[in-house]
Amino acid sequence: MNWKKGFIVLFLLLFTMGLTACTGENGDQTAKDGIQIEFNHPNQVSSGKMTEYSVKITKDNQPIENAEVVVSLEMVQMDHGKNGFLGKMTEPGVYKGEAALPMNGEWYAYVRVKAGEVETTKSFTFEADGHMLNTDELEKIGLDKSGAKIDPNF
Ligand SMILES: [Cu+2]
Repeated sequence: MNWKKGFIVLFLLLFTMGLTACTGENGDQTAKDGIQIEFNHPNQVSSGKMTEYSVKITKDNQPIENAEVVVSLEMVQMDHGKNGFLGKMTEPGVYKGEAALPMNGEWYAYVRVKAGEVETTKSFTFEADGHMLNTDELEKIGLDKSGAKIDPNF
């Protein structure tokens, strides 16, 4: 490998690392066209418990109303299928929904927002405590064997 190739490989490596680091942020994120997305979860999230999440969407500090907000919850380490919710606007710019997680560990929340012509997705990470639910526990909370929502509305 000559130094040029080595340089390119190093550059790509740093670039990829940078991208991965960006996906792990919590709190506020500015998305396309100045749309600000805020994802909120309770201080303690536990597997097997119906938990309420809320998303706040603003632009220039003004709430964005009547957007389509879909939150997909995915585990960082493995695939549990489709989980999350379709956000319901409870006050201007604030969208809420409930979901139960099948397992403790690190989770991604992918927040997809469609406001008028603009469609954008931001990801956040959060931690859930608890344990890995067994089949009975999963069923009781509306999840299938893999941990996916049995009847997703999004
Ligand atoms: Cu898992």
